[in-house]
Amino acid sequence: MIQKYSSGSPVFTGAVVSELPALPADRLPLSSRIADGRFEITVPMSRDDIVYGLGETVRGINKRGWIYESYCSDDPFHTETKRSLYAAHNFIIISGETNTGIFVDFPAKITWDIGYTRRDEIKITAEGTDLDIYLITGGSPREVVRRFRAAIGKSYIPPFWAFGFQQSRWSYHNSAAVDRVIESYDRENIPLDCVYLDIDYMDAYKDFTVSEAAFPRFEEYVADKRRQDIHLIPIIDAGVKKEDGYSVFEEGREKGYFCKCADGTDFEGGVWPGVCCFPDFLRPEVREWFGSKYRGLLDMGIDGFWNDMNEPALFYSARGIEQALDKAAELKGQNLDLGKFFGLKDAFAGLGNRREDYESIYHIINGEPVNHQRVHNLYGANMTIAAGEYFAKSCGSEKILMFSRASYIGAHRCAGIWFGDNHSWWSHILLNLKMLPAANMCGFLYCGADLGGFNENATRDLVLRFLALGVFTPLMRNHSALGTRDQECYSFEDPQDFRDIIEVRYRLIPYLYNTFRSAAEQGDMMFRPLSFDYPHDKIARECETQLMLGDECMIAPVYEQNAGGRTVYLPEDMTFVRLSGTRVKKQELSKGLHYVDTALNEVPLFIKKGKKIPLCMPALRTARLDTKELEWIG
Ligand code: MIG
Repeated sequence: MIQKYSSGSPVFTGAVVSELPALPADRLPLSSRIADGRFEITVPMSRDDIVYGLGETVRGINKRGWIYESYCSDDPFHTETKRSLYAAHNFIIISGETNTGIFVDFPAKITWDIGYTRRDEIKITAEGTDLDIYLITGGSPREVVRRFRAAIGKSYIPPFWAFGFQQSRWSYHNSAAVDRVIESYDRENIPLDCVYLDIDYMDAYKDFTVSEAAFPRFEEYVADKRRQDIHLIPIIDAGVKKEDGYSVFEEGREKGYFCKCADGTDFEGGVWPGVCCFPDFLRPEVREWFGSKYRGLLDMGIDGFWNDMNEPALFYSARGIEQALDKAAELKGQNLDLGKFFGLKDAFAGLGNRREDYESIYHIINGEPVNHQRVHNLYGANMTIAAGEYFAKSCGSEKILMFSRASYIGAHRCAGIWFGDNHSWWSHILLNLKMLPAANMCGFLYCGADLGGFNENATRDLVLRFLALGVFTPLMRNHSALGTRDQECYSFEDPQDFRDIIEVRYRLIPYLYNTFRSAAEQGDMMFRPLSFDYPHDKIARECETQLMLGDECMIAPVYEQNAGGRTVYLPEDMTFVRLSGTRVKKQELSKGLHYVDTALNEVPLFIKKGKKIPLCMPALRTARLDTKELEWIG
């Protein structure tokens, strides 16, 4: 059963596609109230209830014991004390004696206090009273997910080649640098399908431009890479540089397509290019306009994009800079005691993503100005919908790779997501794993983290172990930040170990692609917590380091440094398979706890009794895979 409840006059978010009759919110069979302009829902939890969901967030598969916020945030420190990351995925399942799904369709901030204040209570607080709530009841958690997914519509399916291995870095600064990456991978015989172009491919960070100095004769260059079966994937940022003579800016200004300030002038905020204007993606005509801007790059042979900085991230506003400079002028020559010194420091350190700046932005919805804070979580999603809808219309489905940093449920129909700026930390292997089923619940199937970690320097063993998890994630991309140690597979000693791991990915592509496709078509999850499949098994219920994959497998990556393996829990008898290059080592294991050895060049996989999965032979590109010739293992 799925039932919709409405309060006030909700902003249209586009998250739900099925037409459902709504009951008034006072009929909601949960305790709820309106207080201080907020809508609050309180749900009791029994001691053994598990709470799943919230998609891309910090902490565990079981969300109990923390307070989360749905508020898309550009935060490059994904530590466990954070409350929000880049996405707003407002769906949870409370699972115990019964299973209840709650989707709060509301685009401003929501706080999810899941046993943080009171250990036996969930309190959901929406910063407003115009919202829709969907209650999904009955059946298993997986059933609840299927019902929810049926309501929000089918998930995005990328082109087949997007399941190949992808290499990124901020930045490969010119075509010679990109060529070096491809040549180095080819020299080491390590499979590769995509190379990313981060912000430096552009001319002065202007969207939809290409620096002629860095990438001369870009169209020919792209065609040359396509002949090598390599896809180049450029980044697109949300902010449009304010510069006379730059056509995207001029058109946006003339048509009145940018977000406004209270006085009706265009809002200006600083990002990479300096001062930028921000397309009002919430308006259909602006989406159509911005989406069509991707045409230039498509015409040059580009067939994949990543949308970044669309929370939207703001480095500063004109007003913020002015206030900080005033503060500096005021304090100049004074004795900077504690209060003054930190006041000065904070005036500059706090310039980015300021609440006051978001509060000063206005969108136009149905001809009326609406404050940004009321619809904050729709911004990035609608940037990506702008692109996705344009691609579906002008290129057809499954042709263009598209994924986004910020997202809201609804964008899952047009694109995937990546999990943003993680760190080269061992703990982030597990964080990546834990986000997968939660993202799947919310419709985001094409997803993955920056393998090897984005911020800071990675070690060889970390990259190998991260990749061994990434072998299973639909988006398998190694990406790293400006100024970090080289993280490409060939940069480390004994690159053949990396080849062994990545070849396993290519061997598994027929299986992973089919599992992905059927999850997309049936509104199912590709990855599930063990507790979904073994709800009465205590150890499985508490397991936070392993996942079920499809209906055949379980994955359990090694996530600690200097470990030659790990302890794994088998909720039933399984075949433990170690895959490395074209080698397959099998061992039958019985239900229970085991320590399993896994070398750095091996991918551990567990196949259920009576199930088999197909492997093809590896190839240097997905286009060169023979997916007809299959070896079945199990
Ligand atoms: O503020 O384009 O998450 O993947 O490399 C950093 C540069 C902006 C953030 C993205 C990251 C990308 C980086 N971007």
